[in-house]
Amino acid sequence: MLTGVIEGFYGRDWRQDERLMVFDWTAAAGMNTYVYGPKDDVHVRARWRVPYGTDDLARLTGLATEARGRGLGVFVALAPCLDVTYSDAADRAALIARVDQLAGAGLRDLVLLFDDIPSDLPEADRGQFDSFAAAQADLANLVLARLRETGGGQVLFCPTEYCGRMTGGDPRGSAYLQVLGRALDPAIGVFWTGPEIVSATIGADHLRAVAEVLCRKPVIWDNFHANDYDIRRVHAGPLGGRGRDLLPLVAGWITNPNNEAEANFPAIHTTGAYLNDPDYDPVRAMARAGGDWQPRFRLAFGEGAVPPDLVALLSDLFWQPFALGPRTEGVLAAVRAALDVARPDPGDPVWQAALAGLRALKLDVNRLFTLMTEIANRDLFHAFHGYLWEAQEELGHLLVYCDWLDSGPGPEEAFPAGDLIHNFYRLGLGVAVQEILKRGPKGGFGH
Ligand code: GDL
Repeated sequence: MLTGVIEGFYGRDWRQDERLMVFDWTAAAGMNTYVYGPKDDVHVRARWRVPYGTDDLARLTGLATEARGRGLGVFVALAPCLDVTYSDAADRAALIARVDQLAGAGLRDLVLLFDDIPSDLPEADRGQFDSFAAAQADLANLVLARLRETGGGQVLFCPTEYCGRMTGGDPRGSAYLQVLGRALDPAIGVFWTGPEIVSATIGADHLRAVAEVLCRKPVIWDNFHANDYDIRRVHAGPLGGRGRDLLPLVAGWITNPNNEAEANFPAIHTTGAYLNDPDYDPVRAMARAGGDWQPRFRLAFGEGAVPPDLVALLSDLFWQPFALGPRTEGVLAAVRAALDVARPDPGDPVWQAALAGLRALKLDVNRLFTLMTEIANRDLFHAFHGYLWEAQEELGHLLVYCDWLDSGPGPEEAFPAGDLIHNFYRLGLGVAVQEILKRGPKGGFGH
């Protein structure tokens, strides 16, 4: 089974040295594959017809040598999907030329990406193919046939409908997937992200339906730790929401993690643990990952490092896409419950406990923030700096407000916002738009 990491996100692609680090982590986690597919590498998507220059090709083959040296297989992505005319002889020749160029350089395992494009067959193809799926399958089969003619290789394929939501929640009922399943060569692996693009959970029945319609087990492209879709979040906790009962139902499991390479130690460590440990448990897996991660947090001067409890806090603050870590969530839940009344009673021990939890968390975040500024690994520092800054500021503001409530203001007294709220607080374009689109308690917009 293919297991590993895809560099498959939007935004700045990783540096070569970051990739080697990711290879080390992937191999150490017991996984076997790296997929090269940064969306914003112009060769992959925007300029797929232009052959690689000598330097760029050498960069890729060098990478593959490094990966293979660590026991990893390498797939290279091609994404002609933005503007290809599927039946056009020149476009087909350009694709084959790219395949030949990569294969000639020893890069024979390829991925064809057709994600995030309109699902209409180009005008010029309408008389040539019965459907969009038939056109894509034809192109993918052409690539596989070419690899077979010239010495072999594998093909993975990312469809245009790659999650349950894109099929209206019924993968079996998707005409697109039905055609694809039948028309794609059975040797071609098909990516699937679960019920959603970023799936909180993936269930066995869902994957059975996907396998049935695709006529093959899917290769999971897991966006659980991805963060390219939200600049305010990073995911440094364990993989969750996936039971081990899924593993017999898939042909592979490839994670597409955070843009910040250094932030991905927990993502890779725990994805490997999920795939390899029959007793996988996210919290236990994160404790192990945190222990292995901690030596990276050595301070620049002297002997010290960020202590294990603060490394654990870093994960806890930025846990998973749909959940904060146990400590952070516990503290915020207690404060949330205590703020359910207009004026908490300062004499109430439940209120005092909530306040104490918040104060301790805020102090630990301050300690973590300060120590992070001193670590030798500047990439690791910068990977988290913006997120920690926000955590520190927001928790600080919440504490200022709670302290004011704790001082026992009269029922008519208003919080003196002007004195206590800094001018960076809740300003800027995103906030201005959110102010217009206020969400109600059930998530709908009202004005
Ligand atoms: C996507 C993109 C991926 C991106 C991810 C998270 C797939 C198949 N494609 O839709 O490139 O990183 O969402 O934003 O997941």
